[in-house]
Amino acid sequence: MRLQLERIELREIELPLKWPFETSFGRTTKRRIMIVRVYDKSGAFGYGECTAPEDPFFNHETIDTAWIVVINYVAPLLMEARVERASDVNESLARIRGNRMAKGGVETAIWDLEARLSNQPLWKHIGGIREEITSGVSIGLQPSNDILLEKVQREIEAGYQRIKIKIKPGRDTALVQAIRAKFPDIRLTVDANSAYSLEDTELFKQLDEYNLMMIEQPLAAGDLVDHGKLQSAIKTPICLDESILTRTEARHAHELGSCRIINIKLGRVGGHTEAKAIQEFCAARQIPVWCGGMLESGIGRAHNIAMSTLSGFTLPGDVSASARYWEEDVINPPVTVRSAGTIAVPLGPGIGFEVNEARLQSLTNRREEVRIG
Ligand code: OSB
Ligand code: MG
Repeated sequence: MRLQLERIELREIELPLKWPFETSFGRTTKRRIMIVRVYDKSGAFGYGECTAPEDPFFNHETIDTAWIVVINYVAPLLMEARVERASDVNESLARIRGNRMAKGGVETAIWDLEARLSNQPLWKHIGGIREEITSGVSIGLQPSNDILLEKVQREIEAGYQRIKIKIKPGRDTALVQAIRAKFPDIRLTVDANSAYSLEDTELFKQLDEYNLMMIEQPLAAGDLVDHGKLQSAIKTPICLDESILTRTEARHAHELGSCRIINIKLGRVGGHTEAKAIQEFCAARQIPVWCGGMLESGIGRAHNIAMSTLSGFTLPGDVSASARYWEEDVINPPVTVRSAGTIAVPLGPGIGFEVNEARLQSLTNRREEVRIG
């Protein structure tokens, strides 16, 4: 199967979140999402989602920078490279520094296209091994402890296998304490999104008392050295999110002892090829990995499900039901979670969910096409 790529269609949609999502770096009430469609010359196409947020607060990228990078740089490089395989896209875009969410939106669409042309589910096409993935939830900062406890209760009752809460300075130990008082045995984690420094080591030593599965990204993204110092000072495993951009940072983090667990996000690492390489590296060294989330629509969610079927993904991820985010998703059926806290992997070709084109069209605020062949 050789690809003959023809054009990329970018679409910006706006999807209001059912509830605002608040982290240490800000609050999101509606998502502006770039949906990518890549066509080949036969007329077949694949879908991808760019996970760049609205503002450059999680990392440097935004939907607007990603749009420019795809049109001005990704498209010309693809045109020049004449890639024939999805597995060659990552390397063909290597000249573009950073901007991995922009590249990932296109790369993942080409994987979906290739899977469809091979009449195979995407998860099998990338080498996945399981037909069910385990699911956890990420709960944002809440207006009060009572509301937080209610949310935790609801998600546990829905079956989710792991609860993650967001923390930030001033809103950390007390939240964990409140949850542990009511739910002593649940699998619980916290995510700081880089809000702390090494001067907060005492606080993280206190968190050691609450049997957390992990502490996600306590320190700055670029700071593997300080994460190494913090990890050796505390018992709870550190999980890195923002710090891991490619297999190189995964190796550096391992060599420096900066973490014991890694969160892989398709966008953050630039697509399926890099995600697969990172999970392979980690599996060979007994570093568990799990799939992170960026408040994706159903298209990005479907790619996350496919990635989570790779053998190294041994911990529950942040991939949860569409209904936790949206009144109506852009895929049919929406992603649902079974009472055991698992998501069934779809068996159809490509991402395995039908994209609701009419709904996409009605949500679209901007559309642009660019040739790549
Ligand atoms: O750090 O994992 C994160 C959402 C937006 C940006 C960063 C993160 C998150 C989440 C939510 O934790 C995951 C999800 O439910 O999609
Ligand atoms: Mg995170």
